[in-house]
Parts: sequence; C-alpha cells; structure tokens
Amino acid sequence: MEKSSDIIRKLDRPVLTKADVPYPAELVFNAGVCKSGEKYVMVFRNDYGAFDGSKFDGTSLGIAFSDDGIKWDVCDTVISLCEENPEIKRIYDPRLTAIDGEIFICFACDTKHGLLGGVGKLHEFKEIEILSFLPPDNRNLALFPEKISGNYVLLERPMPVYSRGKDRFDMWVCESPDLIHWGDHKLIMGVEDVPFADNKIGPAAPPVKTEEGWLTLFHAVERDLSRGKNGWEDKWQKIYRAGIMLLDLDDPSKIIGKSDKPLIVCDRDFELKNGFRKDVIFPGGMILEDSGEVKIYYGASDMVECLAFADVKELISLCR
Ligand code: BMA
Repeated sequence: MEKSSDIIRKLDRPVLTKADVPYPAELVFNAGVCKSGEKYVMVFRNDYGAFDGSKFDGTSLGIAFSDDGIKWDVCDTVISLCEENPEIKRIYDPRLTAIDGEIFICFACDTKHGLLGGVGKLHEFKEIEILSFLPPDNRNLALFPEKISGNYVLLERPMPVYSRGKDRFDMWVCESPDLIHWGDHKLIMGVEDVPFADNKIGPAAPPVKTEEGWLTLFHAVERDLSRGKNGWEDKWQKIYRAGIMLLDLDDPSKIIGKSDKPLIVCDRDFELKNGFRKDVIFPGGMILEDSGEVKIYYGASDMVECLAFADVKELISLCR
C-alpha cells in the first residue's frame, strides 16, 4: 500500500469524529484550525441526517476548543451567519486564520448561481460576518496570517470548466487591501506541475511563515477510472493526497521548492474503513509550535478529522 512521507507521524486515531459531537452528526471532517491566545480553535464541517445516495440532509459548521490541539471539546451550538442570504444553500470546508487577535474564516459556499469562495470574520466564536466572495466558480480559499507588502493575501482555486476542460483546476493567489476587494490574481501552480495529480489541485491550510519561506500545503487529485465503489456512493474514482511546497516570503506567487512526492496519503485503517469517500486526504489546518513541531489537521475519507505531526525543518528540507 502507498505510504505517507517518512517524516509524518500520525496520531493513532482520528482527532475528532461524530462520537465527539453533542448534536446530530454523521460526517465530521475538513476542519480549519488556528490558535487564539493559548487555546486551539477548530471549526469543522458536519454533514448530518439521512443520506439519499448522493447527499445528506444538511451541512453545518461546528466549533471546538482544545488546550493541547489533541483533545477537543465540541460546543453544543453551531456557527451561524450574521445575516440570512437566500442565495446561499450551504457553507462548508472552513479554514481559519488569526490576524491581530481576530479570527478570519474562508469557506466554500454553494449558492443558487454557482460555487463561491467566501471570506468572513468570526464573531465571538458564534457568527460569521461575510466580508467578500470570489466570483463563481471558485473554492478552497486560504488566507495568509499576515499582510505581505501592505496587502492581505489569499490562495484560491478557480474552476475554469470551458478553457481547461472539466476538472482541470489549478492553484492561484490574489491580494486585497481590505479583505473585500480582491485583485492581482496570479497562477502559482498548474495540475501538470504536480506528479501525483492528473485531475485538479487546490489550496489546503493557510500557509505558515518560516525563515525560508511560506510553508504551504495543497491537495492533489488523481482520477483512476478503474475504481468502482469506494465508499458510500456507487462510484468514487478520485484519490486525494496532500502535498507540500515553500513559497517566497515577499512574493508568494513564486514557488521556492516543492516535494514531488505526496506528504500525506490514506494509509491507516481509521482513515479508510467505512469512509464516506475512501482515499481522501483534505488538510485545512497547520500550526507551527515554538518547538518546531508542526501539527497538520486533515479530513480523511470525508468521514473523520485526523492529525499528523512533522518537524518544520524536515518539511522545509522535503520542499528543497
Ligand atoms: C472536494 C470538496 C471537499 C471533499 C472532496 C472529496 O471537491 O467537496 O469537501 O472533501 O471533494 O470528496
């Protein structure tokens, strides 16, 4: 079986599952994580209710806190939007970024007129004030934890169906003075630049600053047409893996180096067994500790949230 990189040490169980959630929950995955003071904060996706063969009754965003990033307490209320918006069908796949004591949240948003990437501010760990949307179709936004050359910087993944052919989506970056107006969009990396992707790639967790560059996770998707039933649906042909690269500190559209091998793949029973969509690794959170330890939070098989550890120097070496 394919293995994750040798420098990855996985927690021997998921870090969060539906059993930890005090309200109806089925799939608990694709979380965003950041630190707020001494506490770790997690916002996770919960698909709940009955499964009709293609989707669940509903999707909500739950919130949890931890003192060590490993043992989590889930709050008994979910996150809501400050204002109702009849266009919005659901929001999901959150990524959290703490800047100057405030927590910003990027999320995917299904609307009646397309898929949007949203940027918002999290108020009192309860409500999201939506600040801006990237035009459809776009998803997988991740906000850098500080301004670069005076602007906020956002990783994005537009979905150009006509010009690139279906499902051939690449990784981009853009800037904003105020988190509302976005521009100067630049390509960072195409699907063809990742040896373990032939379908699409996309941003994962918000990048982490190191002396040598922005340590940046991404997800990479390969499609295997010989695959049949791999989970709850009749057919699931995609394989999602996590990759790692280093972006230039002053110009994050420039790649300093990247690993040509996957960093994290599904290689544990608890990531694979009974998975909703098997062989999916979808990282949404990365924390660099003072000790040099890096915590990587990732959804596994669209079913549970998991945690892997690595050393920051080893991650950088892998990229170089
Ligand atoms: C992507 C997103 C993620 C999901 C992944 C694998 O397109 O919808 O939420 O984890 O597919 O199913």
